[in-house]
Amino acid sequence: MFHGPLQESILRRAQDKGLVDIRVHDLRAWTYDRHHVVDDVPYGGGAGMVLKPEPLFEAVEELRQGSGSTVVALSPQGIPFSQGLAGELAVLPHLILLCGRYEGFDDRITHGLHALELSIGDFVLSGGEVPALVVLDATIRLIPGVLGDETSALTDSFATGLLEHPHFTRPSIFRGLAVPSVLLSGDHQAIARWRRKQALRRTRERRPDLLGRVALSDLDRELLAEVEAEEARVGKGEELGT
Ligand code: JEW
Repeated sequence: MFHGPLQESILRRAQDKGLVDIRVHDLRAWTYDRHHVVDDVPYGGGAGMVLKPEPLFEAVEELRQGSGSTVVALSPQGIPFSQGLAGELAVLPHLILLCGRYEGFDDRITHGLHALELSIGDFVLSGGEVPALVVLDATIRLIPGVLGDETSALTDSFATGLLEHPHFTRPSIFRGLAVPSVLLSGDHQAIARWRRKQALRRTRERRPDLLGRVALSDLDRELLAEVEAEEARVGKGEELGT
């Protein structure tokens, strides 16, 4: 589950440049029984299995770099992972990511290892491996020198707090669909205004929760007022069938 994603693209380049060292461990290496058992039935009964504490404690004790390591446990019970948390993780010297499976961790693991429990969102997955890759990708791209084009990390959506404006490339007309003419006008100020308005429009439509969190300029409020006026017109037009 790790070797493919870690050998591609930005994560690959970051490792090749020596900016990050990623190691993948199999929990079964810290078991001593014939079948390398890492899970057991839940106390109190119920369906599914739970990760046993002994292998995880032994693994973390062996891999931990003194007090310089931060233990992260991927779990559906975690706090929501975010761009802000990625920024906090990116400056830490050593992370140990614990990927749950089955029903999750014996609670003494996350408590006893002082793990920061993170979830990547409100949907059901099969285990913590994909969430760990998500956390790695979001975090590693923030390490200085990882991105070739340094502008992208700062201007990316979520870093700016708004969704991005729509993008277009050639041809200027594709199957009868034209690129908005302002983008072909060469008027950089008009283009910037149009893009900002589109970003505000999209964020308002798709992620109104983000609009409440971002600091809006006077221009932003003016553009949003235009968006709202246009929407009211469209709404009326639809009612009237025009
Ligand atoms: C995540 C670790 C370990 C999911 C998201 N989903 C789910 C779920 C699982 C078991 C019991 C109950 C719910 C699957 N699962 C994990 C899911 C992390 C584990 C087992 C996870 N972020 N992190 N959205």
